[in-house]
Amino acid sequence: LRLESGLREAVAARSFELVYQPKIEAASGRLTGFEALIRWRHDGAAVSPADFIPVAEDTGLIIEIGRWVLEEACRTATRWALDHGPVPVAVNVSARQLADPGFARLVEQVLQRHGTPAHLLELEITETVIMKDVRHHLPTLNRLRALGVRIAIDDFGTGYSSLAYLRQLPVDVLKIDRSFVNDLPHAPDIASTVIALAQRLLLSTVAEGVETAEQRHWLAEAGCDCLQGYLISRPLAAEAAEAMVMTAF
Ligand code: G
Ligand code: G
Ligand code: MN
Ligand code: NA
Repeated sequence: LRLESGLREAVAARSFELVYQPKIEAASGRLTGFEALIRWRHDGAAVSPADFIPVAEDTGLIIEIGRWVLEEACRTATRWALDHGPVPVAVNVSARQLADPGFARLVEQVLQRHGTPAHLLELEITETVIMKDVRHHLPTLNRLRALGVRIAIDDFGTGYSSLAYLRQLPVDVLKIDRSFVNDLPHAPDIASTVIALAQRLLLSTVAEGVETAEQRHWLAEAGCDCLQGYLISRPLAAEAAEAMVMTAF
């Protein structure tokens, strides 16, 4: 309850921050984009989104928080594009946001308001959220895709994707869940299978949670497109991320 009232105040005061974790092309090491991750300092201490996002979901506060995250990510992507060059920014979308009937319209308005080219925004939606109600989400996903926004399935491999549905879904990217990356290089079966599936469906792959040089090497050899994780970089404050963007152009 204390978390909830703190969260309400934070929403009103906009006292959140985004950090940006780089993704690189596995083959070249070239910067390919960032994942924006929300941070909140409450009473002087950092509260993990793993703890407050579920509360925000239960209370409905996620709708306003999610809108702020979208605005901030788009504002940043536009500024970087103008000052340095185009770099895609990915944003996590929760179940309640995706289920909101106004979500696709909101995304369209935010892109317009900030003059953000749609292809610079990527939406990460977990496999569990998409698959729990594919039929219900399909029209929204199609509308988002028609805007030119890219869609990634987050934590891929942890849910139950119907392969028949996967083929019909308007998605661009599979993010290999970090539990499977963690198994590399000793137990590569799941990672191999996801990469093969993605290649078959013409989707690109991002490995999450890459922490060792052995994992990086295995993934590059296996044809995984992009890498993300502490080995490449921790999530960075906006200024540090911008410095990376500058050197990439
Ligand atoms: O950044 P960190 O690893 O602490 O994130 C923990 C969890 O919170 C992850 O599952 C991540 O996807 C989620 N998360 C981080 N930022 C956001 C956000 O802006 N919106 C939503 N819905 N989830 C987020
Ligand atoms: O659920 P999602 O994939 O959006 O979660 C992203 C979370 O993963 C972020 O909170 C981020 O801090 C965390 N993360 C990013 N890279 C690594 C990594 O290499 N190892 C671990 N353990 N966590 C990571
Ligand atoms: Mn994510
Ligand atoms: Na993930």
